[in-house]
Amino acid sequence: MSSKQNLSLALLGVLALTGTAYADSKTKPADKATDAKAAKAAAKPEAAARHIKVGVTEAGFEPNEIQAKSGENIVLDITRVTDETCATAIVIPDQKIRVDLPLNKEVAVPVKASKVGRIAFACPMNMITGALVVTE
Ligand SMILES: [Cu+2]
Repeated sequence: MSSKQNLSLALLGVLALTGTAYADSKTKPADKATDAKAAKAAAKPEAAARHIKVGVTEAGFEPNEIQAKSGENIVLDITRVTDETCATAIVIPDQKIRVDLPLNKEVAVPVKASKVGRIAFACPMNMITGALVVTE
């Protein structure tokens, strides 16, 4: 199924949910605020994560700067391709993330662009570094 079809189905789902919330708010005025909140949440589904391929080479993280928009869900698909590095794991101190990076095996590391500015990532000794650069 194409992503366009998926999107259409998702929108249909949202419309169905919104319709239900509206009908309920008519019959149960006391629940109106709750229903409105639920409808709003349904109308704004969390965006799908954007995957970015990252390599760990003798030069470090490649790329070592990744642009993101505030609030975006990013997944770094990281493959370490050398043993000539101390980045056998990645740490993201802001988000209390530490993930091992086995040789030649892609590992998905989710990172939320939770604030504007730099969200640093690094090897466990903070020698090899990079950052998610988050803008509004
Ligand atoms: Cu290191």
